[in-house]
Amino acid sequence: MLDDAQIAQFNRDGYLVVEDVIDEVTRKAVVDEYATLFDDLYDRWYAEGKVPAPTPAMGFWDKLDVAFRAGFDWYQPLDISLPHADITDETPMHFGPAVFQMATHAGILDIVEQLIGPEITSNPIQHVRIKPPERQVDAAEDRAHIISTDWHQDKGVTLATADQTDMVTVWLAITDATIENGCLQVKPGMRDEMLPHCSLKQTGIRDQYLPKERAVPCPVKAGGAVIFHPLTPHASLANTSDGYRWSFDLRYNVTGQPTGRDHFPSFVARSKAKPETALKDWRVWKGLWEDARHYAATHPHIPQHRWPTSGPYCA
Ligand SMILES: O=C(O)CCC(=O)C(=O)O
Ligand SMILES: [Fe+2]
Repeated sequence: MLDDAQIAQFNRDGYLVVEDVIDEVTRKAVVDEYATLFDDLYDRWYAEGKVPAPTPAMGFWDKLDVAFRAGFDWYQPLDISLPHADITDETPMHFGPAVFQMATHAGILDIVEQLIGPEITSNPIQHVRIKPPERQVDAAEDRAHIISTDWHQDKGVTLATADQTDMVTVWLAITDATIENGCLQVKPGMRDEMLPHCSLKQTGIRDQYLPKERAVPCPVKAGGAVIFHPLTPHASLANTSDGYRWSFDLRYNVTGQPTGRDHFPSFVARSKAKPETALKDWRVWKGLWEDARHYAATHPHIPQHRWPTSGPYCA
């Protein structure tokens, strides 16, 4: 729960850093779920003759390192979302009990409730970000889930249908996020207006449209979170460390309001008025995403952003 000073800080500065948002059991279950997931991926690559035999000493990070260095697409199978384009019925993604438990954790929902009220929908704009040391990443890689993220506002990555939606982002650290390994940074006190974005490579705000205010880095320990308003400009620092940095970004909006990505599934995470509508079964969540994947695979592409790919906002 937040105290009055924290709520006042959120209302003034547009962000908060909160330690110990989820408990260690929940965090560890996510780490274990991803280890099992990656064991399966690695075994498949091994069966295809693409990687050396796994050894008992190899853990999640070792296997990820092999896949990363070999240039495999290790990212999409770990994401809790679908990519922007080129979705097929085979596009991999991850929905399991531990990530569901995390996304519906009372520690998160209690904070969200204090900021947007007790009718809470889990917004489908959500990602895992597991970022390797940036100096080792291929120069052609531009995905903000893998390299540092350009300045943007989260309302800038929804469609305009969600412009009036009450929403909050919960950026949850699974490993310690530090200045060295690429924690989030924010521009405080800028939660009133949408800035122009450009959708080239990443969707971002060019320097001349950015407020001049000082950027504030937001290091936070594993299990803690950076909570921010959807108009707060934010970016991530580059991962200049030798290890990976792992976070999830989750968003919540007031139930009944547009999510800004309506072709992907949302669900009621908590409701005071109708408690029975809150989703409790991760399999249903998974099924909703499988349905969305099939829909996307069999229908014309739906754009996820409203911004131009060239022109003044890209200069
Ligand atoms: O973790 C990052 O690099 C950026 C995350 C982000 O933009 C968000 O959580 O909205
Ligand atoms: Fe963001």
